[in-house]
Amino acid sequence: MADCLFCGIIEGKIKGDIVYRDDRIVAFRDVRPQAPVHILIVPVKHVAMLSDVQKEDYELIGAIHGVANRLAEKEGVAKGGYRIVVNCGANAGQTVFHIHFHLLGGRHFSWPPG
Ligand code: DGP
Repeated sequence: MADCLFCGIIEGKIKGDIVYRDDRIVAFRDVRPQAPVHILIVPVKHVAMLSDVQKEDYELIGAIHGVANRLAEKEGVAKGGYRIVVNCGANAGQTVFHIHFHLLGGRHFSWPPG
């Protein structure tokens, strides 16, 4: 989609530190990391936000979690524990409107989140 930052990274028009790619899913390091490991996992398909996910996308969303698990292993944070975050909408702090799954690891996370 034109003017979408993450579509730009997926298409290679905008620089991104890509750590995983297949035909449906791309993962790249967050430019403002909040933990030693902070990777954004996104579908190639432009879906703006979690609330826009349709039934036809359910398998894709599951596959994204599979990629997250594999990246957590690869990055060495699987054993210690990690967090997957999806911010949906303004109150949740979503700033980029191409759905993305934050994979955060490498430190202790408190609960509840801020
Ligand atoms: P959210 O607040 O959930 O919409 O998260 C958006 C994330 O995107 C935030 O952690 C910072 C990251 N981000 C913003 N601009 C860029 C960029 O140009 N490149 C990369 N790699 N990450 C970005």
